[in-house]
Amino acid sequence: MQGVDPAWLPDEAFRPIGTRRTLIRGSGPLVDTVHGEVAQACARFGGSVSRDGSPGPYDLVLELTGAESGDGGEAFTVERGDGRTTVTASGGSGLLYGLFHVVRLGETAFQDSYGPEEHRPESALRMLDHWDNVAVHPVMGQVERGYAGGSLFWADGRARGELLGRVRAYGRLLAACGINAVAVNNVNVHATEAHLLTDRIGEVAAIAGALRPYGIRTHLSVTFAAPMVLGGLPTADPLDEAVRGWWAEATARVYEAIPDFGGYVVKADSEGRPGPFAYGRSHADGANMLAAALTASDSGSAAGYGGTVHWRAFVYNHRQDWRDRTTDRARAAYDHFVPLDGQFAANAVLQVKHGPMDFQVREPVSPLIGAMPRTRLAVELQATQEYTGQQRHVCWLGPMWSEVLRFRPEEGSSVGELARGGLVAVSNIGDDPFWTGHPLAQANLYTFGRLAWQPDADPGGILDEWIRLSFGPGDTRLHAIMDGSWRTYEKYTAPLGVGWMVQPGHHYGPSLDGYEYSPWGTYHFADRDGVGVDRSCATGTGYAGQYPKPWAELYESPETCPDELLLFFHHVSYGHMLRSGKTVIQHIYDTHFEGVEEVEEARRVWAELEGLVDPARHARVTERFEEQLRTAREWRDQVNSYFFRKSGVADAHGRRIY
Ligand code: GCV
Repeated sequence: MQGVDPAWLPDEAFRPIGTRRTLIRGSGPLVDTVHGEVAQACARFGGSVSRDGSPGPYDLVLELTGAESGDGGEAFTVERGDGRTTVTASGGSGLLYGLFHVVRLGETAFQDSYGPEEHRPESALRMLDHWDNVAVHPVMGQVERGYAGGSLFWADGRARGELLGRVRAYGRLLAACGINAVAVNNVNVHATEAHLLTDRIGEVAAIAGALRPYGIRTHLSVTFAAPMVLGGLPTADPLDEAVRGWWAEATARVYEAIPDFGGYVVKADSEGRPGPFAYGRSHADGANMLAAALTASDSGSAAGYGGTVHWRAFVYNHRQDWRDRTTDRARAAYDHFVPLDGQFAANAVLQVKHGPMDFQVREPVSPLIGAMPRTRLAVELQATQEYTGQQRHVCWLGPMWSEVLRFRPEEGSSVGELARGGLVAVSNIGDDPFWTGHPLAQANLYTFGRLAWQPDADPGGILDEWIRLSFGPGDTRLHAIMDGSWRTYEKYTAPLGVGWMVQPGHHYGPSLDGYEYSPWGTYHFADRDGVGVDRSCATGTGYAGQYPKPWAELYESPETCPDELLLFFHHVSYGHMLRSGKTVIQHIYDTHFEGVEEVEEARRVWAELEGLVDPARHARVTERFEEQLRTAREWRDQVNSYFFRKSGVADAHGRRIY
């Protein structure tokens, strides 16, 4: 573990506990973890911990109230009276979360009297999907869209053996921000990784063993074609009895190896992956076959295995003809899945990306969320910064995710509440000593966990919490650098929700027409008169009509559409007046100049922090700021020049455009 950044769990964060006297009541594996944490803190700071119930006095009591070994319940209660802080929980996970809550509170956990306060997660599943390959992929590297080195789970073609300590440390960080599930391999399941399901399940079990002490269940991405590629069957038809039998047997062996296995993640009929369409079957047929295998009860338990299939809704035509203006990629998930509402099994969760396209810096919320009331949906966010600076740029995504989770598709429930199947993020972690490449990108992982626990939490408060834990109290400058960084990134990249304009393939840096004539369905349609995609019902693709009122009406007209999404929904002239009172073209120029100035300012403020933050972190972030500034200038100049050349309209302020 030497040389690995402590992230949000530095030793110092445990000082308030480690200097005090703690009593732990209850037994079970997670209670042992709690005990280990407190004992380690006491060994460092001179406090004491007892499990025998001997009479006090105690400053902190951590008590499991459930009858037995007590995993399960995740809620906990915390209160303070008579000079003692007490955390109670009916499950081991709850006690662990309660301990980390006390760590977050620091000294304030031991001041005054308060409570009882009950804390329970809004969402039962708070999951990270790792797009990690076992083998290094010739194009994508080991971690697809990974910007933090190699995989934390897989090295030299196998599950990390002696390095599983790092995986355990990862589980600890995840538990400390509330995450309780991890999928350990890429949704694009290649030939080597397909075998994790069968002959290599022992390696998955080893990883599960390292994560389990922190209450984290392990999930696996599987290929829909597994019965053919692993089982030698002639078909993967989900209604074929032999295929169903094969999945049932394979799943039984998975549960023999990993009794608390979480379930499968499946990317089917998506970007070339196999799926049920080949057999004329629906996605509900495909998902339900796996759901049945994951509930079979030959495990002896009355509840069955208790596994879930996460079936991804990222289904669209990636071989589109750019000349065809009738096909709109944004419509695809809704068009494919809404007719299937009510057909999915109870343990089949439809996993929907938060926007209709693909994790652009600005997208509307996917209209699929809210349109399938009889289906359990999980909402997928992307912590790995594929389109948001690839962990070379500071881009704290908390405000964007919070906007998404608070969005109410119609009067009633928010996205956070509609995500009954859980909240999922694509992981931004690798074997980098700072975990996330850019040390400040750790905040995205932390924020995801905390928002998944409480989707309506104030993201600014979460940011402060992360800063306090990771950097210590005191300085507001880091907050200033990070708080607006997503909007800064938006300013210097693709404008007003139009998205893309990135280098094809690797998606880093500007290429205004990079995807304009490609088969991926990602167009901006800029010409000499205007820019944007007409997705209205009156004259466009009709996508705006996939929303209920009031959103359908709001998005339908360029006059009422929010500025930041204008080019997502409408093709308008460069002289179109935004609600902000600026023309589209002047907005493009202004935001691109401002975005670069904001990066310059953030870099300057970061330089002031030298000597106040850990030198290794400081050096890494400094280096990344150089790259961010270089690319931000490149974005500014390419975007401004492109639109100046298309429109012929000069900048009102006469700034330099090429
Ligand atoms: C894992 C985008 C990314 C792919 C990713 C895919 C998905 O297309 O560029 O790398 O594949 O989304 O979410 O399945």
